Amino acid sequence: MIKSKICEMLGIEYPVFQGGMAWIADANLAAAVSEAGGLGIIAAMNARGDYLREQIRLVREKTKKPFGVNIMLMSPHADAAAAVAAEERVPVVTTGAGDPTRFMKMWLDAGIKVIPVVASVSMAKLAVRAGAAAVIAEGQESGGHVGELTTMTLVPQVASAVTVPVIAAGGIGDGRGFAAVLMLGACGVQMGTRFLLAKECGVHRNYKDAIIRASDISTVVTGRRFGGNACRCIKNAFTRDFIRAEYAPDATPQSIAELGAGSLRLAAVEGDVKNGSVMAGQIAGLLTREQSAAEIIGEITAEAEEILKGAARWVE
Ligand code: TUI
Repeated sequence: MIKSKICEMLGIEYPVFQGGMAWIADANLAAAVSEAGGLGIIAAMNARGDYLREQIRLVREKTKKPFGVNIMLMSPHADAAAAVAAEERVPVVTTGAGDPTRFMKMWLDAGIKVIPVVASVSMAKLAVRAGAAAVIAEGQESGGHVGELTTMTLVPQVASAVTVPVIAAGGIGDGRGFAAVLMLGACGVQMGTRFLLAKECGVHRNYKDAIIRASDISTVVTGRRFGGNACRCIKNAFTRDFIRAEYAPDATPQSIAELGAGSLRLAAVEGDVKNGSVMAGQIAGLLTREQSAAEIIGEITAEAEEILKGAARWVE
């Protein structure tokens, strides 16, 4: 049984978080992951506050176990979503794609455990100074919005820089990745791509099939040229056209800013995996089948445990 201090802190059975994927991580998926003993997370994404309130109420109807809400800080509705999370006194808030410090006091006053996603040591330190209970160190192997560092390099540097628990994310898809990041100083994992293939995940069938078809080299990062909006997706017509437009001689940050609008919804909800953005991590090539959330958590923790129990064979 893999237990760590994050289990005790949050009242969960396994140190496994489900990523707060926009248009995908709803109350149904979050409840299934939390019921299975992990931490299910609802994505507030770009939606209005009332969507989030409804999802929080739904998850509470489905499970009595702890869950989280992810506030995507680039959202035009981030302020409203942040306020809803505080009013509803959700157990955990995770944040992504920015600096969460402007909301920290409100969440801490509401008794919420705040766990920001960070892509650098400086952001990890800033978050901890502002009262973060833990941090999620996410490497650029992950799907969606990415920073510069890899999980391999980010996790140990963050773990050395802060005293709070560190959760690793980005490129983790099985028990080997789970065991590896424990060796890097993490005490838990967050996975997005693997939970796309959870039976309880309602993402479009075509999106799941694109993950199952993916190989190790199927993803690409768009939006690197002008910085700040780098995004990892499965290569398709959308990423090809985006990169072509981005590197056109007359391209400007303004001219490409709107290119991605609506593209994730197109893939995740409408199932257009050619013209939409199929955000996925680099571990997609390892994933071959759908399983329930409980099977995913059970399998990855059992694999990690077996590896860790045998790890002494490397030492004389
Ligand atoms: O946020 C993510 N992943 C995301 S956000 C996103 S955007 C979106 N797209 C379409 C529809 C709806 C939403 C897609 N995927 N992961 C967490 C994450 N945060 N990764 C990296 C960071 C990060 C980067 C810089 C966190 C903090 C940071 O700080 C920079 C600064 O100084 O503000």
